[in-house]
Amino acid sequence: MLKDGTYLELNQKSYPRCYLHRSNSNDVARTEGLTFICTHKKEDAGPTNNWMAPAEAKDKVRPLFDGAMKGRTMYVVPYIMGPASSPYSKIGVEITDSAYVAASMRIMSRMGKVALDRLGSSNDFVPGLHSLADLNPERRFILHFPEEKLIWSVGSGYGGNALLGKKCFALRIASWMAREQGWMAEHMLILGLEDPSGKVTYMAAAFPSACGKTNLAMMVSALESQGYRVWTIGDDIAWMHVASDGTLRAINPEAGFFGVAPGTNGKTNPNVMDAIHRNTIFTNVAITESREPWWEGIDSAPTPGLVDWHGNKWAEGKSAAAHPNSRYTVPASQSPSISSHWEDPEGLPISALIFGGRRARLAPLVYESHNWQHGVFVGATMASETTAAATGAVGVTRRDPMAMLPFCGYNMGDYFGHWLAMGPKLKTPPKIFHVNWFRRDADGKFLWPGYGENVRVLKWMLDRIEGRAAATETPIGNVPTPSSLTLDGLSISRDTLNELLAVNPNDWAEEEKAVDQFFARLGSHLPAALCQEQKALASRLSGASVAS
Ligand code: TSX
Ligand code: MN
Repeated sequence: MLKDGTYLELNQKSYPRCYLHRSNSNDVARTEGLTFICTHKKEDAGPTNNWMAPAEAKDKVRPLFDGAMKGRTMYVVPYIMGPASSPYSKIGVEITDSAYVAASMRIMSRMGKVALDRLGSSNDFVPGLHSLADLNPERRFILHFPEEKLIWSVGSGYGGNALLGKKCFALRIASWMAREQGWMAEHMLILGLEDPSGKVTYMAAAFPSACGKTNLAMMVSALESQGYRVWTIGDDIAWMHVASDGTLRAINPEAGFFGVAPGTNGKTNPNVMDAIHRNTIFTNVAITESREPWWEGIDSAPTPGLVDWHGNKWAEGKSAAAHPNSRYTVPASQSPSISSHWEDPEGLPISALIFGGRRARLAPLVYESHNWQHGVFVGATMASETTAAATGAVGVTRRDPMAMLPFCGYNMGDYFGHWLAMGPKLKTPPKIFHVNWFRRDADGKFLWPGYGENVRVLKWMLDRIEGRAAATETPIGNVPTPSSLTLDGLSISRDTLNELLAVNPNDWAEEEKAVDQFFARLGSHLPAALCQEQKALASRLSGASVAS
């Protein structure tokens, strides 16, 4: 890769075994418009996925593979998603003509001999065929055949399109398998919250993009002096099953972090900043004159001689030096926050599920759902406001149920039904919470400091689980009483706190109109239980409006 320019060597003194890869400039992000779920019945893909019939998809895309690998090296990449010895792990084999993909798969999965040894003579694996072909977006397709557990990807070398173990297998194909087999494949980080006695409580959280999922998973606790610490198990995907003791247990199917670089620094994510100084592939970041990686929002100011992600000399005031979706690919084991249990084969018992979004006005800092069914409603009605990222307008509210809109491999209504069916299988289902780190005051200022201070919210959840913390009932769920949050050492006024925790019934009644529209798209696949939840909420809200 160094010889043919696929890799540029980074400073081997400060960044040993680290490399920079520059992708084709038309191939820098996932392409949802070119991503298809190919089922015999269109209805099985549902209204939120692009659909093609399997035979039609294969006839259309097979010619794009013809001769596509000519003159290139073909890599056969056997890999395990999940810890090597876990009964809940699954095997894939990716065929690819990209050395960058093969090298990335070695970081992101358990790859090579360990996978072949586990596979033995079994044919129980998910095949994935990948070629860069000519990288023309007109001839780019990411195809999933969940009925035969098969993936075809052509025309892109970008992570989410090309590292087939990740979004394609561990979310889209796995979500289908999970429904067939009675488990869950979710777009969730997994963390452990250690309390002063040393007990660790595990939580899984789903957030849409640009909400800081990786930062939360690797958070440095602001309450460390009081004995509260956060341990990382995963930052993107959770596979969860009902264990024989009736708990919901989660494994992280991945072995690495494929994280967004811009905005990452010693304050937003000190643990990952430490981790990425060795054995790391950087993609589409800028490079300094001393051959160190650089991006917007890193701790250091840009230095003379900076070269942007295209390979051109960068000048102040021009466009970004690093692509906004530039990435690091790093072994999870390198994070100082990695849990000593992160590869436990049985998985870790989940006590809380957390949904969240970026809502400038609507949602309080945190609320607790009433029960499993209401919690599923909270997840199903999640939404987030867009940021200044590469795509679309700023501040537009997008519905993203369970943060799975781009990743659910089947009909979203049926997916909600599967969630509802999982609750009753659990002895004590996890409590389901919703958080919003992004509420603003009338002047547009963030009300909550976020980052390491978020541990105070996790602690409140733990205290709720243990029956120690007080809450106020509201139409949307239970919010903390001001005194139930541990706020010592933080200067936050009583007014600000009240604003953070307020629930405005009129705003929520407005929100329900948007939820109505989204639910209507799901038609007859929308479970009746969610309509019930919607009606019950509407009635609680109208009661509250009359009262207020
Ligand atoms: O990741 C974030 N988290 C979770 C951290 C564990 N971000 C970054 C989001 C983009 C990926 C946040 N941004 C968080 C947050 O909790 N909160 C905010 C909003 C915010 C930004 C800057 C400040 C405060 C809040 N600055 C000061 O208060 C000085
Ligand atoms: Mn993700």
